[in-house]
Amino acid sequence: MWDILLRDCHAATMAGGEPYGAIRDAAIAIENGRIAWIGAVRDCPRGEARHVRRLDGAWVTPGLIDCHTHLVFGGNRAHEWEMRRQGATYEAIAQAGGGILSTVRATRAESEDRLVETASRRAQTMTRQGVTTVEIKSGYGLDLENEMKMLRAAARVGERVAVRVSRSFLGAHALPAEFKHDRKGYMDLICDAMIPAIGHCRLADSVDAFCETIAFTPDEAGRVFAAAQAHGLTVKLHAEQLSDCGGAALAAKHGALSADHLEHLSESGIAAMAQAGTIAVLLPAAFYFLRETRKPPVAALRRAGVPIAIATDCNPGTSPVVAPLIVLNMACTLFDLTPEEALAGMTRQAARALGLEGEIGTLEAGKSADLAVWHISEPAELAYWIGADLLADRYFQGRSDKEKPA
Ligand code: DI6
Ligand code: FE
Repeated sequence: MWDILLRDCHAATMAGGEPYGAIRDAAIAIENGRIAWIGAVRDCPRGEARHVRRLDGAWVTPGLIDCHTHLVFGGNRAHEWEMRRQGATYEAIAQAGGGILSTVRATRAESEDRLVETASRRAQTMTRQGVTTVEIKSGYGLDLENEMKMLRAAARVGERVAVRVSRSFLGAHALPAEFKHDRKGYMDLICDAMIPAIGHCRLADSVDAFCETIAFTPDEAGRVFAAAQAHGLTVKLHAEQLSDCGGAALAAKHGALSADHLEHLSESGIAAMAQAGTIAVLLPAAFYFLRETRKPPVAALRRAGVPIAIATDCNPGTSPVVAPLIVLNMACTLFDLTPEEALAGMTRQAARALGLEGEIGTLEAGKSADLAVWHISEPAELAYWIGADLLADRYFQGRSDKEKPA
């Protein structure tokens, strides 16, 4: 017998076929936290369900997946932003001790419990907009103890909030102050100590690096990837955000799950990604917040058949954004995605960017029952409204947010 049968709803399955994979007048059966059956209500086998819920004509989509965030961090950089608005340059702020390294100081000073608390509040905000899976990166600890603290805190967010957490180790985010004159020393620490320890303790699912003129070179990122893969971890890369360093091609060469940002991506980078099946993760809120003008080559990515995912990049420096639905709108208004591409970018393609496409990302029988139920009359509204309260309910692993905790 089914646990739950949802009726009087429409489903945007995002699984192909019709636009949005839409099924009008749908029924969705849930059993043991998974989708047991989905289809048109008239085709529904007369399975019995313990609970039948009528959704008043709401639309059901896969729960949203935010596949690129830096949700765990200490402090914030509002003051730095204020200075920038008054004309201070990034370099001047960095010289005054600002930038990523100021968040590193704040994060090192914070207890693990406190990091869990502040990140959980941000995760909770995201769940109220339909998010059921969030990726969280480390990268503000930059030593073994503090990187591990961040990754443990990220896991604990998933115990506090009804959300699935995927973790990425981002030790190669910035050169910590104590290694200012010893790049090689820090690379050795990442590759010979941090990755083995994090792999051994299973503290991360994946390893990321920031490949940029102001961060790490493709050679350095390649070394990080080799160490990660030797320890059974998948890889991904911050690439081509501020300049074309060839990061996307490097990511593709290593079979990376994704290359992220990509404003300065070249034709050859696109070809390499298409060939390798690397997902392009676009981050329109960072583009917006930095007031960038160069857009990622969306039309060329589309032509080459590179799948496009969309994420918030929530972080204190370049995207203090915990509003995934607004990011869907930005993907359309700033990067020219269609509303359907944007929604696929935060569901089906985001699942692929995390290597979780067998489990989440579409509404299909067998997948985890991670659903968002919306007060909308057509799916394009999800990317259309800015700041509206659209979520009617959310199911995480088959459990509704409206159910009392067991
Ligand atoms: N790219 C970014 O935009 C952020 N990290 C990264 O690798 C910036 C993070 C920060 O400024 O704190
Ligand atoms: Fe990022």
